[in-house]
Amino acid sequence: MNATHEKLREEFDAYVAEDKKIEPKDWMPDGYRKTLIRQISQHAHSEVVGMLPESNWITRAPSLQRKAILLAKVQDEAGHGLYLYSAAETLGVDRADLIADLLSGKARYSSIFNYPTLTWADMGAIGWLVDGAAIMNQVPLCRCSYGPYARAMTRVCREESFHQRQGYSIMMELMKGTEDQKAMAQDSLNRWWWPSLMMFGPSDKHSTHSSQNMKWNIKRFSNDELRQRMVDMTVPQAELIGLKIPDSDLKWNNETGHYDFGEIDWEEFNNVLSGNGPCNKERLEARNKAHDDGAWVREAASAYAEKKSKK
Ligand code: FAQ
Repeated sequence: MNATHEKLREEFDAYVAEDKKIEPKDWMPDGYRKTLIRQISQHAHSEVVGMLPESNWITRAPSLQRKAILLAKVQDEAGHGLYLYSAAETLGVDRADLIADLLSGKARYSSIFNYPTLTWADMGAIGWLVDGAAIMNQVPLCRCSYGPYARAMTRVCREESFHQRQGYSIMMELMKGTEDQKAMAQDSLNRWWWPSLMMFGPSDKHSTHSSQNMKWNIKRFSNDELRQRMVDMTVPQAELIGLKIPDSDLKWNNETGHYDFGEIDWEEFNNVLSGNGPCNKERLEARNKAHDDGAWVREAASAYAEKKSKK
């Protein structure tokens, strides 16, 4: 590191330590830029791939109102993807390259979207648990040191809280219904509970990026801290409507003021991350097909933009 570089680095660290925002044209260490590109693009891919499990149920929603709500929610996820790809582009990458990495299977997206949606109750569980976990993780990201990401998160979080409530409202309604409907809700919670806790990432002991990203004020809380908050928030919500969390080790701990809970199946998590989850292949095939089918739209938009710029 030469003297100028060292000085820039010191100024950057001091600036971040004062909780100020870094903007696209500011100097930043290569590692900061790289980790943000990785995280923001992974986040954008998650929003876009995340549309697939729910869009599977739009045509089968049980009422016109539920259909309209689900349609709006899935559209919101597309919008979140767009804000996030735009935020990533401010770091000097090209969206087309990021998308190519998603389509080839090189880039990651959230593990949660590699699980199938088998019943209508899964729309409830996704909104309640998956959006619930997403908010838990994203609210602190509104204070992330990188300005464009923090601002995108503020907007995304407002919409996610509507998503979370609509999911819980589906679960609540099913739990007021017939025995079959109650069983459907419970089965859905049983399948989505553990994968939702996995969304927060590996345990702190195994998280490679946490310590540096916390110093850079990208992350404000560790993976395990946020996971614990999720458990503490969700258990009373489940109890309120008569659902049982599928964890025999779950119990309130008076000393810590938190719930103790069982061990996550990390083998399953790692398996999903390495491309072998129940739906990894199907999700990538669906994204690749959508990309190919949409080629004419991109070509038409480029031709139109070129024609306009010539005028
Ligand atoms: N799935 O060192 P860490 C949503 C990777 S949005 C897949 O702990 P970090 C909205 C990680 O990238 C959901 N990969 O990493 C919605 C790293 O990869 P590397 C997405 C995971 O970054 C709702 C490696 O493991 N949200 O749901 C996962 O410090 C409903 C080591 O991990 C975001 O992306 C995982 N679960 O912490 C849409 C939020 N966890 O370097 C539709 C922004 C970890 O080996 C319907 N991201 N990895 O290639 C973050 O906050 C962080 O990136 C974490 C991971 C917390 C996800």
